[in-house]
Amino acid sequence: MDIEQEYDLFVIGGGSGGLACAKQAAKLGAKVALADFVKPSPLGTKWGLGGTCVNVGCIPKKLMHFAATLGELRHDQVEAGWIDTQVDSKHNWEKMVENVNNHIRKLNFGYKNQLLRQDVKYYNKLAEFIDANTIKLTDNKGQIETVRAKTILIAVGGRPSYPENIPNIQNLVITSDDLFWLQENPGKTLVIGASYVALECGGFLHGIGNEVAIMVRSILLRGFDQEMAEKIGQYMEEKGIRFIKGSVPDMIEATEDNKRKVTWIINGQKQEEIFDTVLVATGRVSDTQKLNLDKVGVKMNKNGKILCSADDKTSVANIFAIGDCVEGRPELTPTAIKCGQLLANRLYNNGNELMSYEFVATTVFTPLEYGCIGYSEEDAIKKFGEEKITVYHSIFKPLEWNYFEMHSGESCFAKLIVLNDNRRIIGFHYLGPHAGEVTQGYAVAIKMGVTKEQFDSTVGIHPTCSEELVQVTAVKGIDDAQKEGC
Ligand code: FAD
Ligand code: NA7
Repeated sequence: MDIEQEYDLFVIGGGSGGLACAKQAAKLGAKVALADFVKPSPLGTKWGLGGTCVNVGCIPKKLMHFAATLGELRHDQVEAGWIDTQVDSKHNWEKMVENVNNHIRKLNFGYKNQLLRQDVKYYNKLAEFIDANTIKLTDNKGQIETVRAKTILIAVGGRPSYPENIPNIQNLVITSDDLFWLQENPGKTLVIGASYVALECGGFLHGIGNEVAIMVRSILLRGFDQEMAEKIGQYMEEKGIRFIKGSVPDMIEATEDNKRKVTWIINGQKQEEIFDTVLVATGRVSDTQKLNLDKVGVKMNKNGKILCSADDKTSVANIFAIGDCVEGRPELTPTAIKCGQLLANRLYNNGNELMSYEFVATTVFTPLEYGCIGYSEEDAIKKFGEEKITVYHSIFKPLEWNYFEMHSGESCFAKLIVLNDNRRIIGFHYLGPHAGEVTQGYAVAIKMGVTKEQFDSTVGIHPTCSEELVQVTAVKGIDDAQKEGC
Protein backbone atom coordinates (compact mmCIF):
# COMPACT_ATOMS: atom_id res chain seq x y z
CA MET A 1 0.00 0.00 0.00
CA ASP A 2 1.37 3.43 -0.94
CA ILE A 3 1.27 5.77 2.03
CA GLU A 4 1.28 9.26 0.68
CA GLN A 5 1.61 11.59 3.68
CA GLU A 6 2.58 11.53 7.35
CA TYR A 7 1.06 13.99 9.82
CA ASP A 8 1.29 14.70 13.54
CA LEU A 9 -2.48 15.15 13.66
CA PHE A 10 -5.18 14.09 11.22
CA VAL A 11 -8.65 15.50 11.90
CA ILE A 12 -11.72 13.76 10.48
CA GLY A 13 -14.52 16.32 10.19
CA GLY A 14 -14.33 20.02 9.38
CA GLY A 15 -17.12 21.24 11.62
CA SER A 16 -17.01 23.37 14.76
CA GLY A 17 -14.80 21.03 16.81
CA GLY A 18 -12.54 19.66 14.07
CA LEU A 19 -11.68 23.05 12.59
CA ALA A 20 -10.95 24.56 16.00
CA CYS A 21 -8.61 21.75 16.99
CA ALA A 22 -6.83 21.64 13.61
CA LYS A 23 -6.18 25.40 13.58
CA GLN A 24 -4.96 25.50 17.17
CA ALA A 25 -2.68 22.47 16.70
CA ALA A 26 -1.16 24.01 13.56
CA LYS A 27 -0.64 27.29 15.39
CA LEU A 28 1.30 25.35 18.01
CA GLY A 29 3.60 23.90 15.35
CA ALA A 30 2.06 20.49 14.63
CA LYS A 31 1.87 19.16 11.07
CA VAL A 32 -1.88 18.92 10.60
CA ALA A 33 -4.35 17.72 7.96
CA LEU A 34 -8.15 17.77 7.99
CA ALA A 35 -10.69 15.84 5.91
CA ASP A 36 -14.22 17.10 5.50
CA PHE A 37 -16.73 15.49 3.21
CA VAL A 38 -20.46 16.11 3.13
CA LYS A 39 -22.56 13.09 2.26
CA PRO A 40 -25.64 14.53 0.51
CA SER A 41 -28.95 14.26 2.38
CA PRO A 42 -31.37 11.62 1.02
CA LEU A 43 -32.94 14.45 -1.03
CA GLY A 44 -29.54 15.42 -2.42
CA THR A 45 -28.82 18.59 -0.42
CA LYS A 46 -25.12 19.22 0.11
CA TRP A 47 -22.94 22.07 1.31
CA GLY A 48 -19.38 23.22 1.94
CA LEU A 49 -16.70 23.26 4.64
CA GLY A 50 -17.70 24.23 8.18
CA GLY A 51 -19.96 21.45 9.41
CA THR A 52 -23.49 21.50 10.78
CA CYS A 53 -23.44 24.86 12.57
CA VAL A 54 -22.38 26.90 9.57
CA ASN A 55 -24.30 25.12 6.83
CA VAL A 56 -27.40 23.49 8.28
CA GLY A 57 -27.56 24.56 11.92
CA CYS A 58 -26.95 27.62 14.10
CA ILE A 59 -26.13 30.14 11.37
CA PRO A 60 -28.98 29.69 8.85
CA LYS A 61 -31.37 28.96 11.74
CA LYS A 62 -30.56 32.25 13.50
CA LEU A 63 -30.78 34.24 10.26
CA MET A 64 -34.20 32.77 9.48
CA HIS A 65 -35.36 33.29 13.07
CA PHE A 66 -34.31 36.93 12.67
CA ALA A 67 -36.28 37.18 9.41
CA ALA A 68 -39.35 35.92 11.26
CA THR A 69 -38.95 38.35 14.16
CA LEU A 70 -38.73 41.24 11.68
CA GLY A 71 -42.16 40.23 10.41
CA GLU A 72 -43.59 40.23 13.89
CA LEU A 73 -42.19 43.70 14.52
CA ARG A 74 -44.25 45.20 11.68
CA HIS A 75 -47.17 45.81 14.05
CA ASP A 76 -44.88 47.56 16.54
CA GLN A 77 -43.45 49.69 13.74
CA VAL A 78 -46.88 50.92 12.78
CA GLU A 79 -47.79 51.74 16.39
CA ALA A 80 -44.42 53.44 16.88
CA GLY A 81 -45.17 55.79 14.03
CA TRP A 82 -43.54 54.33 10.94
CA ILE A 83 -45.72 55.42 8.08
CA ASP A 84 -45.46 53.06 5.13
CA THR A 85 -45.15 49.75 6.99
CA GLN A 86 -47.54 47.13 5.64
CA VAL A 87 -48.51 44.69 8.37
CA ASP A 88 -49.83 42.19 5.85
CA SER A 89 -46.91 42.27 3.40
CA LYS A 90 -45.79 38.83 2.17
CA HIS A 91 -42.46 37.21 2.82
CA ASN A 92 -40.16 36.31 -0.09
CA TRP A 93 -38.58 32.92 0.76
CA GLU A 94 -36.37 32.85 -2.33
CA LYS A 95 -34.80 36.19 -1.41
CA MET A 96 -34.13 35.11 2.17
CA VAL A 97 -32.61 31.77 1.11
CA GLU A 98 -30.44 33.42 -1.52
CA ASN A 99 -28.99 35.80 1.07
CA VAL A 100 -28.59 33.14 3.74
CA ASN A 101 -26.93 30.72 1.29
CA ASN A 102 -24.61 33.45 0.00
CA HIS A 103 -23.53 34.23 3.55
CA ILE A 104 -22.85 30.53 4.18
CA ARG A 105 -20.77 30.27 0.99
CA LYS A 106 -18.66 33.20 2.22
CA LEU A 107 -18.10 31.36 5.49
CA ASN A 108 -17.17 28.14 3.59
CA PHE A 109 -14.61 30.12 1.61
CA GLY A 110 -13.30 31.78 4.77
CA TYR A 111 -12.71 28.43 6.48
CA LYS A 112 -10.78 27.10 3.48
CA ASN A 113 -8.63 30.22 3.54
CA GLN A 114 -7.96 29.93 7.25
CA LEU A 115 -6.76 26.34 6.80
CA LEU A 116 -4.52 27.40 3.93
CA ARG A 117 -3.08 30.33 5.88
CA GLN A 118 -2.40 28.16 8.91
CA ASP A 119 -0.77 25.41 6.86
CA VAL A 120 -3.42 22.81 7.55
CA LYS A 121 -3.69 20.46 4.56
CA TYR A 122 -7.39 20.22 3.59
CA TYR A 123 -8.81 17.10 1.97
CA ASN A 124 -12.36 17.38 0.62
CA LYS A 125 -12.57 13.59 0.94
CA LEU A 126 -14.45 10.97 2.89
CA ALA A 127 -12.22 9.44 5.57
CA GLU A 128 -12.29 5.95 7.04
CA PHE A 129 -9.85 4.03 9.22
CA ILE A 130 -7.58 1.33 7.83
CA ASP A 131 -5.77 0.96 11.15
CA ALA A 132 -5.17 3.16 14.19
CA ASN A 133 -2.67 5.34 12.30
CA THR A 134 -3.82 4.99 8.71
CA ILE A 135 -6.73 6.72 7.00
CA LYS A 136 -8.21 5.99 3.59
CA LEU A 137 -9.49 9.08 1.77
CA THR A 138 -11.98 8.89 -1.10
CA ASP A 139 -13.04 11.88 -3.20
CA ASN A 140 -16.35 12.34 -5.00
CA LYS A 141 -14.96 10.72 -8.14
CA GLY A 142 -13.95 7.60 -6.24
CA GLN A 143 -10.20 8.42 -6.28
CA ILE A 144 -8.49 6.97 -3.22
CA GLU A 145 -5.38 7.96 -1.29
CA THR A 146 -3.95 6.90 2.04
CA VAL A 147 -2.40 9.01 4.78
CA ARG A 148 -0.80 8.24 8.12
CA ALA A 149 -0.77 10.23 11.34
CA LYS A 150 0.54 9.82 14.88
CA THR A 151 -2.67 11.18 16.37
CA ILE A 152 -6.16 11.08 14.89
CA LEU A 153 -9.13 13.17 15.98
CA ILE A 154 -12.68 12.09 15.15
CA ALA A 155 -15.02 15.09 14.94
CA VAL A 156 -17.65 13.82 12.52
CA GLY A 157 -20.72 15.30 14.24
CA GLY A 158 -24.19 13.94 13.59
CA ARG A 159 -26.99 13.80 11.03
CA PRO A 160 -30.78 13.91 11.42
CA SER A 161 -32.49 10.64 12.32
CA TYR A 162 -35.84 9.44 10.94
CA PRO A 163 -38.72 7.59 12.63
CA GLU A 164 -38.31 3.93 11.74
CA ASN A 165 -41.88 2.78 11.22
CA ILE A 166 -42.77 4.74 8.07
CA PRO A 167 -41.98 3.20 4.67
CA ASN A 168 -39.88 5.32 2.32
CA ILE A 169 -39.85 8.19 4.83
CA GLN A 170 -36.47 9.56 3.72
CA ASN A 171 -37.88 10.40 0.29
CA LEU A 172 -41.11 11.92 1.58
CA VAL A 173 -39.89 14.37 4.18
CA ILE A 174 -37.24 17.04 4.63
CA THR A 175 -34.96 17.51 7.63
CA SER A 176 -32.90 20.44 8.89
CA ASP A 177 -30.25 19.23 6.39
CA ASP A 178 -32.58 20.37 3.58
CA LEU A 179 -34.68 23.18 5.02
CA PHE A 180 -32.11 25.98 4.90
CA TRP A 181 -31.25 25.25 1.24
CA LEU A 182 -34.79 24.84 -0.12
CA GLN A 183 -35.25 26.92 -3.22
CA GLU A 184 -39.03 27.16 -2.68
CA ASN A 185 -41.08 28.09 0.34
CA PRO A 186 -42.06 24.81 2.08
CA GLY A 187 -45.66 26.08 2.44
CA LYS A 188 -48.04 24.46 4.91
CA THR A 189 -45.67 22.42 7.07
CA LEU A 190 -46.03 19.60 9.57
CA VAL A 191 -43.05 19.45 11.94
CA ILE A 192 -42.56 16.07 13.62
CA GLY A 193 -40.66 16.24 16.95
CA ALA A 194 -40.86 18.62 19.87
CA SER A 195 -37.37 19.52 20.86
CA TYR A 196 -34.92 22.30 20.13
CA VAL A 197 -34.72 21.93 16.33
CA ALA A 198 -38.45 21.22 15.86
CA LEU A 199 -39.65 24.23 17.86
CA GLU A 200 -37.10 26.62 16.39
CA CYS A 201 -37.83 25.64 12.78
CA GLY A 202 -41.59 25.50 13.32
CA GLY A 203 -41.33 28.90 14.99
CA PHE A 204 -39.60 30.73 12.16
CA LEU A 205 -41.65 29.04 9.44
CA HIS A 206 -44.79 30.33 11.13
CA GLY A 207 -43.18 33.73 11.69
CA ILE A 208 -42.65 34.22 7.96
CA GLY A 209 -46.30 33.48 7.30
CA ASN A 210 -46.59 29.71 6.81
CA GLU A 211 -49.27 27.52 8.35
CA VAL A 212 -47.43 25.25 10.80
CA ALA A 213 -48.46 22.26 12.91
CA ILE A 214 -46.07 20.55 15.33
CA MET A 215 -46.62 16.88 16.16
CA VAL A 216 -45.51 16.15 19.72
CA ARG A 217 -44.96 12.56 20.86
CA SER A 218 -44.72 13.31 24.59
CA ILE A 219 -43.40 16.58 26.04
CA LEU A 220 -41.86 19.76 24.69
CA LEU A 221 -38.12 20.26 25.03
CA ARG A 222 -37.13 17.09 26.89
CA GLY A 223 -34.17 17.84 29.15
CA PHE A 224 -35.06 21.52 29.57
CA ASP A 225 -36.97 23.06 32.51
CA GLN A 226 -40.53 21.91 31.89
CA GLU A 227 -42.24 25.00 33.31
CA MET A 228 -40.32 27.09 30.78
CA ALA A 229 -41.03 24.57 28.00
CA GLU A 230 -44.77 24.81 28.70
CA LYS A 231 -44.60 28.61 28.54
CA ILE A 232 -42.78 28.45 25.20
CA GLY A 233 -45.49 26.13 23.87
CA GLN A 234 -48.27 28.39 25.17
CA TYR A 235 -46.75 31.43 23.48
CA MET A 236 -46.33 29.60 20.18
CA GLU A 237 -49.94 28.37 20.39
CA GLU A 238 -51.19 31.91 21.08
CA LYS A 239 -49.32 33.09 17.98
CA GLY A 240 -51.18 30.52 15.85
CA ILE A 241 -48.95 27.45 15.72
CA ARG A 242 -51.01 24.27 16.08
CA PHE A 243 -49.72 21.52 18.37
CA ILE A 244 -50.88 17.95 17.71
CA LYS A 245 -50.13 16.46 21.12
CA GLY A 246 -49.59 12.84 22.09
CA SER A 247 -49.22 11.69 18.51
CA VAL A 248 -46.73 10.19 16.09
CA PRO A 249 -47.26 9.75 12.37
CA ASP A 250 -48.65 6.41 11.31
CA MET A 251 -48.20 6.88 7.57
CA ILE A 252 -46.88 9.54 5.18
CA GLU A 253 -47.82 9.28 1.49
CA ALA A 254 -47.26 11.42 -1.59
CA THR A 255 -50.45 12.69 -3.24
CA GLU A 256 -50.86 13.04 -7.00
CA ASP A 257 -50.01 16.74 -6.81
CA ASN A 258 -46.87 15.94 -4.78
CA LYS A 259 -48.19 17.04 -1.41
CA ARG A 260 -47.92 14.84 1.69
CA LYS A 261 -50.87 13.02 3.22
CA VAL A 262 -50.09 12.32 6.87
CA THR A 263 -52.10 9.87 8.96
CA TRP A 264 -51.95 9.57 12.74
CA ILE A 265 -54.00 8.18 15.58
CA ILE A 266 -55.21 10.38 18.42
CA ASN A 267 -57.38 9.05 21.26
CA GLY A 268 -57.97 5.90 19.21
CA GLN A 269 -59.26 7.96 16.25
CA LYS A 270 -57.54 7.99 12.89
CA GLN A 271 -56.80 11.49 11.60
CA GLU A 272 -55.39 12.56 8.26
CA GLU A 273 -54.36 15.85 6.73
CA ILE A 274 -52.57 17.11 3.65
CA PHE A 275 -49.43 19.22 4.05
CA ASP A 276 -47.12 20.77 1.46
CA THR A 277 -44.07 19.67 3.44
CA VAL A 278 -43.25 17.38 6.35
CA LEU A 279 -40.17 18.38 8.35
CA VAL A 280 -38.77 15.62 10.54
CA ALA A 281 -36.83 16.84 13.61
CA THR A 282 -36.78 13.74 15.77
CA GLY A 283 -33.19 13.90 16.95
CA ARG A 284 -29.78 13.19 15.47
CA VAL A 285 -27.50 10.18 15.13
CA SER A 286 -23.73 10.44 15.28
CA ASP A 287 -22.08 10.09 11.88
CA THR A 288 -19.75 7.25 12.87
CA GLN A 289 -21.22 4.27 10.98
CA LYS A 290 -18.84 4.16 8.04
CA LEU A 291 -15.58 5.05 9.78
CA ASN A 292 -14.59 1.42 10.42
CA LEU A 293 -14.29 2.13 14.15
CA ASP A 294 -15.02 -1.48 15.13
CA LYS A 295 -12.02 -2.59 13.10
CA VAL A 296 -9.60 -0.31 15.00
CA GLY A 297 -11.19 -0.96 18.40
CA VAL A 298 -12.78 2.45 19.11
CA LYS A 299 -15.68 1.72 21.46
CA MET A 300 -19.13 3.18 20.89
CA ASN A 301 -22.50 2.96 22.63
CA LYS A 302 -25.49 1.33 20.95
CA ASN A 303 -26.39 4.61 19.23
CA GLY A 304 -22.97 4.91 17.61
CA LYS A 305 -21.73 7.65 19.96
CA ILE A 306 -18.05 7.30 20.82
CA LEU A 307 -17.07 6.58 24.42
CA CYS A 308 -14.40 9.01 25.64
CA SER A 309 -12.69 9.88 28.90
CA ALA A 310 -12.67 13.45 30.23
CA ASP A 311 -9.49 14.12 28.23
CA ASP A 312 -11.27 13.15 24.96
CA LYS A 313 -9.36 9.86 24.58
CA THR A 314 -11.20 6.98 22.97
CA SER A 315 -10.50 3.35 23.81
CA VAL A 316 -7.51 3.52 21.40
CA ALA A 317 -4.55 5.48 22.82
CA ASN A 318 -3.75 7.73 19.82
CA ILE A 319 -7.36 8.33 18.74
CA PHE A 320 -9.40 11.18 20.24
CA ALA A 321 -12.99 12.30 19.65
CA ILE A 322 -14.86 15.54 20.33
CA GLY A 323 -18.19 17.24 19.66
CA ASP A 324 -21.57 15.81 18.75
CA CYS A 325 -20.25 12.32 17.98
CA VAL A 326 -19.19 11.72 21.62
CA GLU A 327 -21.46 10.20 24.24
CA GLY A 328 -22.69 12.57 26.95
CA ARG A 329 -21.48 15.82 25.40
CA PRO A 330 -23.87 18.72 24.84
CA GLU A 331 -24.69 19.07 21.13
CA LEU A 332 -23.55 22.68 20.90
CA THR A 333 -21.03 24.53 18.75
CA PRO A 334 -19.19 26.49 21.44
CA THR A 335 -18.54 23.37 23.54
CA ALA A 336 -17.16 21.53 20.48
CA ILE A 337 -14.91 24.51 19.64
CA LYS A 338 -13.55 24.96 23.16
CA CYS A 339 -13.06 21.23 23.57
CA GLY A 340 -11.05 21.13 20.29
CA GLN A 341 -8.84 24.05 21.30
CA LEU A 342 -8.13 22.62 24.76
CA LEU A 343 -7.28 19.23 23.24
CA ALA A 344 -4.75 20.85 20.88
CA ASN A 345 -3.22 22.69 23.85
CA ARG A 346 -2.89 19.44 25.79
CA LEU A 347 -1.41 17.60 22.78
CA TYR A 348 1.05 20.25 21.58
CA ASN A 349 1.58 22.80 24.36
CA ASN A 350 1.80 20.81 27.58
CA GLY A 351 -1.64 22.07 28.52
CA ASN A 352 -3.60 20.32 31.23
CA GLU A 353 -6.95 22.08 31.20
CA LEU A 354 -9.90 19.78 30.59
CA MET A 355 -13.18 20.91 29.07
CA SER A 356 -15.77 21.75 31.72
CA TYR A 357 -19.37 21.19 30.72
CA GLU A 358 -20.75 22.65 33.95
CA PHE A 359 -22.95 25.74 33.72
CA VAL A 360 -22.71 26.05 29.93
CA ALA A 361 -25.25 28.64 28.80
CA THR A 362 -27.53 27.99 25.87
CA THR A 363 -30.48 29.57 24.09
CA VAL A 364 -33.43 28.13 22.24
CA PHE A 365 -34.40 30.52 19.44
CA THR A 366 -38.15 29.96 19.57
CA PRO A 367 -40.47 32.90 18.68
CA LEU A 368 -40.09 34.00 22.31
CA GLU A 369 -36.46 33.14 23.02
CA TYR A 370 -35.40 31.05 26.00
CA GLY A 371 -31.95 31.21 27.60
CA CYS A 372 -30.80 28.94 30.41
CA ILE A 373 -27.74 28.09 32.45
CA GLY A 374 -27.29 25.17 34.83
CA TYR A 375 -30.03 23.06 36.39
CA SER A 376 -33.66 22.80 35.37
CA GLU A 377 -36.03 22.79 38.34
CA GLU A 378 -36.65 19.05 37.85
CA ASP A 379 -32.95 18.20 37.78
CA ALA A 380 -32.18 20.43 40.78
CA ILE A 381 -34.88 18.67 42.82
CA LYS A 382 -33.60 15.26 41.71
CA LYS A 383 -29.99 16.10 42.56
CA PHE A 384 -30.33 18.15 45.77
CA GLY A 385 -33.90 17.50 47.06
CA GLU A 386 -36.82 19.93 47.08
CA GLU A 387 -36.10 21.17 50.61
CA LYS A 388 -32.50 22.12 49.71
CA ILE A 389 -33.40 24.63 47.02
CA THR A 390 -35.43 27.83 46.67
CA VAL A 391 -36.97 28.83 43.36
CA TYR A 392 -37.53 32.54 42.65
CA HIS A 393 -39.73 33.61 39.78
CA SER A 394 -41.25 36.63 38.08
CA ILE A 395 -43.47 37.45 35.12
CA PHE A 396 -42.58 40.55 33.18
CA LYS A 397 -43.59 42.55 30.15
CA PRO A 398 -40.90 44.26 28.07
CA LEU A 399 -41.40 48.03 27.98
CA GLU A 400 -41.30 48.00 24.17
CA TRP A 401 -44.32 45.71 24.04
CA ASN A 402 -46.52 48.56 25.20
CA TYR A 403 -46.73 50.05 21.71
CA PHE A 404 -48.66 47.09 20.35
CA GLU A 405 -51.23 45.98 22.88
CA MET A 406 -51.75 42.62 21.14
CA HIS A 407 -48.49 41.43 22.69
CA SER A 408 -49.38 39.09 25.51
CA GLY A 409 -48.41 40.65 28.84
CA GLU A 410 -48.01 37.35 30.67
CA SER A 411 -45.45 35.70 28.44
CA CYS A 412 -42.00 36.70 29.65
CA PHE A 413 -40.64 34.87 32.63
CA ALA A 414 -37.54 34.79 34.81
CA LYS A 415 -36.61 32.00 37.18
CA LEU A 416 -33.62 31.48 39.45
CA ILE A 417 -32.91 28.26 41.33
CA VAL A 418 -30.83 28.77 44.46
CA LEU A 419 -29.10 26.27 46.76
CA ASN A 420 -30.22 27.00 50.33
CA ASP A 421 -26.96 26.22 52.12
CA ASN A 422 -24.55 28.52 50.26
CA ARG A 423 -27.15 30.56 48.27
CA ARG A 424 -25.39 29.79 44.98
CA ILE A 425 -27.52 30.24 41.87
CA ILE A 426 -27.52 26.84 40.18
CA GLY A 427 -30.29 27.41 37.65
CA PHE A 428 -30.92 30.48 35.51
CA HIS A 429 -33.93 30.65 33.17
CA TYR A 430 -35.03 33.61 31.06
CA LEU A 431 -37.89 33.65 28.58
CA GLY A 432 -38.05 36.90 26.67
CA PRO A 433 -36.57 39.03 23.91
CA HIS A 434 -32.85 38.72 23.11
CA ALA A 435 -32.41 35.71 25.39
CA GLY A 436 -29.05 34.80 23.87
CA GLU A 437 -27.58 38.22 24.57
CA VAL A 438 -29.04 38.42 28.07
CA THR A 439 -28.03 34.90 29.07
CA GLN A 440 -24.45 35.11 27.78
CA GLY A 441 -23.68 38.01 30.13
CA TYR A 442 -25.03 36.25 33.21
CA ALA A 443 -23.18 33.03 32.26
CA VAL A 444 -19.86 34.47 33.51
CA ALA A 445 -21.24 35.20 36.97
CA ILE A 446 -23.07 31.87 37.27
CA LYS A 447 -19.97 29.94 36.20
CA MET A 448 -18.00 31.83 38.88
CA GLY A 449 -20.49 30.73 41.54
CA VAL A 450 -22.51 33.91 42.09
CA THR A 451 -25.00 33.92 44.99
CA LYS A 452 -28.58 35.18 45.05
CA GLU A 453 -27.50 37.96 47.44
CA GLN A 454 -24.84 39.11 44.96
CA PHE A 455 -27.54 39.23 42.30
CA ASP A 456 -29.75 41.22 44.70
CA SER A 457 -26.97 43.70 45.36
CA THR A 458 -26.39 44.26 41.64
CA VAL A 459 -27.99 47.41 40.30
CA GLY A 460 -30.01 46.77 37.16
CA ILE A 461 -29.91 48.67 33.90
CA HIS A 462 -33.22 50.43 33.47
CA PRO A 463 -35.36 50.00 31.44
CA THR A 464 -34.31 46.54 30.21
CA CYS A 465 -35.64 43.00 30.33
CA SER A 466 -32.32 41.82 31.70
CA GLU A 467 -32.77 43.84 34.92
CA GLU A 468 -35.63 41.47 35.84
CA LEU A 469 -33.04 38.87 36.76
CA VAL A 470 -31.45 40.97 39.50
CA GLN A 471 -34.87 41.90 40.89
CA VAL A 472 -36.61 38.54 41.28
CA THR A 473 -37.91 38.23 44.84
CA ALA A 474 -41.07 36.11 44.74
CA VAL A 475 -40.52 32.57 46.04
CA LYS A 476 -42.24 29.80 44.11
CA GLY A 477 -44.78 27.96 46.27
CA ILE A 478 -45.08 30.97 48.63
CA ASP A 479 -45.50 34.06 46.45
CA ASP A 480 -47.14 34.19 43.03
CA ALA A 481 -44.76 35.22 40.29
CA GLN A 482 -44.83 39.00 40.47
CA LYS A 483 -45.44 41.19 37.49
CA GLU A 484 -42.39 43.39 37.16
CA GLY A 485 -41.31 45.96 34.64
CA CYS A 486 -42.76 49.26 33.68
P1 FAD B 1 -20.23 19.02 12.84
O1 FAD B 1 -20.30 20.50 12.88
O2 FAD B 1 -21.47 18.30 12.51
O3 FAD B 1 -19.09 18.65 11.78
C1 FAD B 1 -18.80 17.35 11.39
C2 FAD B 1 -18.23 17.36 9.97
O4 FAD B 1 -17.63 16.10 9.68
C3 FAD B 1 -19.30 17.57 8.91
O5 FAD B 1 -18.90 18.57 7.99
C4 FAD B 1 -19.39 16.22 8.21
O6 FAD B 1 -19.79 16.33 6.87
C5 FAD B 1 -17.96 15.73 8.35
N1 FAD B 1 -17.79 14.29 8.22
C6 FAD B 1 -18.57 13.31 8.75
N2 FAD B 1 -18.06 12.09 8.46
C7 FAD B 1 -16.94 12.32 7.72
C8 FAD B 1 -15.97 11.47 7.14
N3 FAD B 1 -16.04 10.14 7.26
N4 FAD B 1 -14.95 12.03 6.44
C9 FAD B 1 -14.85 13.37 6.31
N5 FAD B 1 -15.73 14.21 6.86
C10 FAD B 1 -16.76 13.72 7.57
N6 FAD B 1 -25.51 24.70 18.42
C11 FAD B 1 -25.37 25.88 19.06
O7 FAD B 1 -24.44 26.04 19.84
N7 FAD B 1 -26.26 26.90 18.86
C12 FAD B 1 -27.30 26.79 18.00
O8 FAD B 1 -28.07 27.74 17.84
C13 FAD B 1 -27.46 25.56 17.30
N8 FAD B 1 -28.46 25.42 16.41
C14 FAD B 1 -28.57 24.26 15.71
C15 FAD B 1 -29.60 24.15 14.79
C16 FAD B 1 -29.76 23.00 14.07
C17 FAD B 1 -30.87 22.89 13.06
C18 FAD B 1 -28.84 21.91 14.25
C19 FAD B 1 -29.00 20.65 13.47
C20 FAD B 1 -27.81 22.02 15.16
C21 FAD B 1 -27.67 23.19 15.90
N9 FAD B 1 -26.65 23.35 16.85
C22 FAD B 1 -26.53 24.51 17.54
C23 FAD B 1 -25.69 22.25 17.12
C24 FAD B 1 -24.33 22.46 16.42
O9 FAD B 1 -24.53 22.70 15.04
C25 FAD B 1 -23.47 21.22 16.63
O10 FAD B 1 -23.41 20.94 18.02
C26 FAD B 1 -22.04 21.42 16.11
O11 FAD B 1 -22.04 21.72 14.74
C27 FAD B 1 -21.23 20.15 16.37
O12 FAD B 1 -19.93 20.30 15.86
P2 FAD B 1 -19.05 19.03 15.51
O13 FAD B 1 -17.69 19.56 15.20
O14 FAD B 1 -19.18 17.99 16.56
O15 FAD B 1 -19.72 18.40 14.19
P1 NA7 C 1 -33.66 15.82 20.40
O1 NA7 C 1 -33.29 16.84 21.39
O2 NA7 C 1 -33.02 14.49 20.49
O3 NA7 C 1 -35.25 15.63 20.40
C1 NA7 C 1 -35.90 14.77 19.56
C2 NA7 C 1 -37.38 15.09 19.54
O4 NA7 C 1 -38.04 14.24 18.60
C3 NA7 C 1 -38.07 14.87 20.86
O5 NA7 C 1 -39.12 15.79 20.98
C4 NA7 C 1 -38.59 13.43 20.72
O6 NA7 C 1 -39.71 13.16 21.52
C5 NA7 C 1 -38.99 13.43 19.28
N1 NA7 C 1 -38.97 12.09 18.67
C6 NA7 C 1 -37.95 11.20 18.68
N2 NA7 C 1 -38.29 10.10 17.96
C7 NA7 C 1 -39.55 10.31 17.50
C8 NA7 C 1 -40.45 9.56 16.71
N3 NA7 C 1 -40.11 8.35 16.24
N4 NA7 C 1 -41.66 10.08 16.41
C9 NA7 C 1 -42.01 11.29 16.88
N5 NA7 C 1 -41.22 12.07 17.66
C10 NA7 C 1 -40.00 11.58 17.96
O7 NA7 C 1 -33.37 16.31 18.91
P2 NA7 C 1 -33.29 17.70 18.16
O8 NA7 C 1 -33.14 17.35 16.71
O9 NA7 C 1 -34.39 18.61 18.48
O10 NA7 C 1 -31.96 18.33 18.67
C11 NA7 C 1 -30.74 17.61 18.64
C12 NA7 C 1 -29.61 18.52 18.94
O11 NA7 C 1 -29.34 19.28 17.75
C13 NA7 C 1 -29.90 19.51 20.03
O12 NA7 C 1 -29.26 19.12 21.22
C14 NA7 C 1 -29.33 20.81 19.48
O13 NA7 C 1 -28.12 21.13 20.08
C15 NA7 C 1 -29.09 20.60 18.04
P3 NA7 C 1 -39.61 12.53 23.03
O14 NA7 C 1 -39.36 13.69 23.93
O15 NA7 C 1 -38.46 11.55 23.00
O16 NA7 C 1 -40.92 11.88 23.23
